[in-house]
Amino acid sequence: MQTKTRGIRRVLAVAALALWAFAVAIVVLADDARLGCIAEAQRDPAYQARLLGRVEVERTEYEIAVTREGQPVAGAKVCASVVMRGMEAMGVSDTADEVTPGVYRVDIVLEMSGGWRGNILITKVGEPPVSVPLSFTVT
Ligand SMILES: [Cu+2]
Repeated sequence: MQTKTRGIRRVLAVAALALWAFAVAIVVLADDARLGCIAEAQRDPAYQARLLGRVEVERTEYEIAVTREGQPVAGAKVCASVVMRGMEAMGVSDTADEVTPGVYRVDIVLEMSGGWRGNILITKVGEPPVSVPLSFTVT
């Protein structure tokens, strides 16, 4: 009887471990998806990307102006991926929709005030993806 109980405990322990590993795997996958703009990208200082308007906790969407040598970059695929500085678990990303030529909207919530950083991934048809680093403060 004693042995049987021990056996059951061991099975439960293994099951718990498996469940934990499964949960961790899901979290890791979710993290990859969230920091979504995954592509081999290069830096190109000719490109610039900036958030328009006030950057504050209450907002749920932002517009990003993308320029190349000061000119609007129209018709690109744009994806934003940002994390809070010193709190890498707090991150969001979204694929943007172009609202006017060179201006792209993302639906993201920046949950905490403070410093944030990230990348804007810009892909134009027939050109290699470009990643523009972003750094800003949320109020
Ligand atoms: Cu935070």
